[in-house]
Amino acid sequence: MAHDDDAATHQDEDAVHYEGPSGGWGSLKGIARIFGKEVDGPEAFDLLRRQNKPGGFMCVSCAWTKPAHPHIAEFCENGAKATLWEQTSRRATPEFFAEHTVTELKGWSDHDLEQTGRLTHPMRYDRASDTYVPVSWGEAFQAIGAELRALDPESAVFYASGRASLETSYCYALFARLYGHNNLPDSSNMCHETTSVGLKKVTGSPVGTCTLEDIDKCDAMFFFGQNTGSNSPRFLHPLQRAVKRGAKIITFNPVREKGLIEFANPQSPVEMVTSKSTQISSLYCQVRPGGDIAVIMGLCKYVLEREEKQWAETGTHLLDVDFIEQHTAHFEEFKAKVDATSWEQIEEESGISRSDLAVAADVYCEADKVIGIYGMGVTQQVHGSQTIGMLVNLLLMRGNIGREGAGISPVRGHSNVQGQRTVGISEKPDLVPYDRLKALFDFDPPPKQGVNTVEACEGILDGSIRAFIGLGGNFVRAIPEREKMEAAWSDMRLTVQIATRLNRSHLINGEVAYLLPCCGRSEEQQAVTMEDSLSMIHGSVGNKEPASEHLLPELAIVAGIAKATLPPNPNVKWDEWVADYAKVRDLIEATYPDKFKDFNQRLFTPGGFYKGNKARERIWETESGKAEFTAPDTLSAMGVPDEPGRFRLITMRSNDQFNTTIYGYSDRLRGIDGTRDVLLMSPEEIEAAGLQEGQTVSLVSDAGDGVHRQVDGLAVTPFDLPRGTLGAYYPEMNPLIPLWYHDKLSKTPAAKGVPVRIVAQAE
Ligand SMILES: Nc1nc2c(c(=O)[nH]1)N[C@H]1C(S)=C(S)[C@@H](COP(=O)(O)OP(=O)(O)OC[C@H]3O[C@@H](n4cnc5c(=O)[nH]c(N)nc54)[C@H](O)[C@@H]3O)O[C@H]1N2
Ligand SMILES: Nc1nc2c(c(=O)[nH]1)N[C@H]1C(S)=C(S)[C@@H](COP(=O)(O)OP(=O)(O)OC[C@H]3O[C@@H](n4cnc5c(=O)[nH]c(N)nc54)[C@H](O)[C@@H]3O)O[C@H]1N2
Ligand SMILES: [Mo]
Repeated sequence: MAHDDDAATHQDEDAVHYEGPSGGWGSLKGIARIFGKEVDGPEAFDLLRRQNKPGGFMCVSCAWTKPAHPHIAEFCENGAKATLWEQTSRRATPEFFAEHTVTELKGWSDHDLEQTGRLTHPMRYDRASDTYVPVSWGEAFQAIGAELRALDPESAVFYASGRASLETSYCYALFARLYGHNNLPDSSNMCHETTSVGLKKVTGSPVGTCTLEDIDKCDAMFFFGQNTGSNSPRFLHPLQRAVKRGAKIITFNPVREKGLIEFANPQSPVEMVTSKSTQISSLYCQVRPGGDIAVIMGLCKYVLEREEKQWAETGTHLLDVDFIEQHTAHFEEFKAKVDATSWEQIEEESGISRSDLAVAADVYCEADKVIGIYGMGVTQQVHGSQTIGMLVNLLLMRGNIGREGAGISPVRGHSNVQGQRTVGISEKPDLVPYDRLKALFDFDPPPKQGVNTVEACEGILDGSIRAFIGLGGNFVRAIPEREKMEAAWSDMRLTVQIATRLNRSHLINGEVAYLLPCCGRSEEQQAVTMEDSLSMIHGSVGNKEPASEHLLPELAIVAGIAKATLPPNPNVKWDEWVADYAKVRDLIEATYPDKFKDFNQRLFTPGGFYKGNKARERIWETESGKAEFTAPDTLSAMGVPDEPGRFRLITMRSNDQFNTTIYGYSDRLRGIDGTRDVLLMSPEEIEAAGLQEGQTVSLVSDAGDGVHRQVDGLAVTPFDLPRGTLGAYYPEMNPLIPLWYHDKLSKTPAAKGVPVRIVAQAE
């Protein structure tokens, strides 16, 4: 049904079944495999040599920070894959498109679509022949401009995926506002929006408070739902350093993820040769999906019990009472909630025993400096914002925010996803300094709040959104409710995709549709900038020959469409900006003077320059003017209650993908090879459900809304998971997620606790 990837399995001759630690020889083999497949000559390795070094090229993969003193090769298996993926020698040319209709291409898998290589020419979708045909840039810009001029600006959406530079992102957001809307949803809306809203509510800061020095100085790190080994592997180096100097790492995750268990540093010849690896987590608890509120409730309960005992016995406090007094609000409500919650409820909801929680809480109490770290396991839950609130509660109890070696650190996804928000890609006008935009460009920015990702989808379904421009990404594949969304997509008047490689979103077209190929970051001929997960701003120099002479940089494409759409404005100098990105950086500095002071001079500061963070200085820009304790109104982050036969599905990323880009079929770190069409399930649960290993089953949505959603063709595969939990891959599972199933506060789709049932298929 909804499952359109080819059912065949994919065996790579040199793919390895992996039992070793993350990093190590396996990661080098992973790189070698991609290298063999994708690139003709060794020249691509020149880029890898310069990758993530001061003055070098900033990786297009994850947002993990780039240190001032990098390793000889400061890249990981996945960063190398992402760079080499951009360097492919394959090309999706006009001849290719002439040979394959769009309808035919819709039958291809995500992997096979991207395998066609780099897009080479601007293309227009020709409905009569059902193919993409080449057009000139001028023709494309004029046609898109004419369409946008004919539409109500509020019926258009400008999406951004999080790879484009700060310079392009700033211009893209400015274009939207000059045109007349704030409809700027971005990938962050599917990812860390729970942070942008939930963390901001309680600390005043929408981003993490830690720097790399904090991570190098902390005594303990508490990890919730972030898979470092696959998704931010360079973070394994500071983790390894921390463990070696005696810091404790406590992990809560339903899946026993290799990288958080052990790590062999592929950059250390000794570790490689002797196969020595470092034990990463000192305690690893397999929490039930959505069980983190209960886990942290348990930790807090234990800390409060110890405080009471210590006070009674010694007259001293375990809690940082001065900090709580001076810097926080609502402690009493929070404490009352903890007192009213029983250990039985906590154990039931979390799936973790009281004794394990006590071990973890003791680590918290005995550590002077604690950092809380989290990822999608927390943010992609219906009550994810409340989990973040709980994590902040835990940290605040001992003053662990706004001091050296302590803090909260959400690990961000795309390499510039945090930065694009910083420079104005936001649907929320109150986050943008309108007074400065007004003064700089002499116009009245639109006051109305724009749509986020879920609201954009709702608008596409109800017909109020008529045009979609995608600056990168694979929106149709990344969002929930796939079948309904794909069906409604073609009702739009205009769809424009700015991309490097072909994906599914390019095949679901509006009445008028353009596919515009851009240079990758490695092919930017001018320096560009981005912001990493720890709020450091870096310059990046690409300078590679573009994959085709017909490509344009992203900034030139945005400017081209903007010029063709907007009336002239003497303050808006698209051509000058395209010719010299330093001028755009001057505008960024003029718009955000605190964060970007002396931007052009500080571009290549080793390790980047710090954007600053008020919560880090204990200035709390919250409603109460203090850091806020919160009392959650639920112990489970799930959106629907348990029922017999209802499972909690985690949609997972493999080690061999970057979001919807599927590099291959080897999830090395989890020992799954050759296929993504699997349903992971504990052996006990397989037996209890009367299923057999290898049996093909379907999943159906069980969200209680009566809508039928189904994915077929999944092979039952035994895997170590907590009770009631299933695992299967993103994006294949997205047809199962209802559009309304999202974090309550931020509308981040809840892709980690999807309610489903298993349907066994007839043999
Ligand atoms: N190689 C690679 N790197 C990537 C990406 C990629 O696809 N591939 N994507 C990039 C992007 S955009 C992002 S946002 C990040 C994503 O990076 P992560 O935040 O690591 O995201 P996921 O791998 O989706 O999920 C994280 C972990 O949450 C766990 N989990 C699931 N449910 C729960 C729960 O209820 N509680 C807890 N505690 N844990 C849970 C899962 O088992 C998984 O280990 O990575 C970025 N880096
Ligand atoms: N079920 C489920 N759904 C999820 C998630 C999940 O964990 N589970 N995760 C969510 C998250 S965290 C995210 S961030 C979203 C990801 O959503 P997106 O960011 O929309 O998707 P990507 O797969 O990262 O986009 C890949 C495409 O980007 C294009 N591209 C690559 N490099 C460049 C470039 O330099 N410039 C331009 N213009 N284009 C480029 C290529 O054409 C490629 O096909 O998915 C979300 N959806
Ligand atoms: Mo993400």
